[in-house]
Amino acid sequence: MKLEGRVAIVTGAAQGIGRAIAEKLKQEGASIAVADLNGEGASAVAQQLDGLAIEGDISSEADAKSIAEQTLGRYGKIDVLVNAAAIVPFVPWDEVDFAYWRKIMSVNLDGAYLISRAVEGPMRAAGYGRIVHIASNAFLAGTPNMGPYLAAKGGVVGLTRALATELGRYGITANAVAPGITRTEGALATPHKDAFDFVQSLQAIPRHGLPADIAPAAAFLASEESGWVTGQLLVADAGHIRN
Ligand code: 4PL
Repeated sequence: MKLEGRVAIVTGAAQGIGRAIAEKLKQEGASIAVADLNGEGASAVAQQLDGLAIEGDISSEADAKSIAEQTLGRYGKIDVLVNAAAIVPFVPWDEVDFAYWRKIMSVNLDGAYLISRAVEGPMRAAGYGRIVHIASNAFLAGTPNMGPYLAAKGGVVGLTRALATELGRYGITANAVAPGITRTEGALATPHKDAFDFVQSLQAIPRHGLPADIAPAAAFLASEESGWVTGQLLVADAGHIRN
């Protein structure tokens, strides 16, 4: 139980990797704020975990602040942010127009900034914090049909390094996890579902990735014992990419 007494916000926690991380952090003893654009989904997961459901859009500055405030109101502190909220697009490059580019950047990169900003104040005041962003090994692999997503996830890695540098003096670490292709509701709803066997042929461990395969890496970075690790990208992808 390496998160006993800790309070964690998990964004994108209604489904997929975010949900698996929320479940894992709960198992490790944390109280969980289950934040998601999908309020009904957030409520269902929060009920399962005896946590706090928060409906909100991290690409809205007001919503990002509200997620932090509601968590403080219920639990009195924020020890951990795991930001798993993201759009997982499949869009051929020729169909990427500027409006679509902006949409992905808004949620996947602006959202990472806004939710980090919203939690860093209380973390600074407490002299303790663990920020974990969910990036992707697609940034490392150059996976096709995800142009704006690759750019945004690269930005998330840069943001993570900046947060580590700027916030280390306040007792806050910032790291990112780079999952490989994972059997989430989001990925399975797109043509990415047809890539699992091909990607498996590139992995060291020959099976499809599940959300529960990613959660332990996030839990380590969310825990106190990871305190000497900051600004890092932890690749959790069965050996698809050797970073
Ligand atoms: C290798 O993050 O990392 C498909 C879909 N293939 O979302 C991803 C790979 C996808 C990925 C990703």
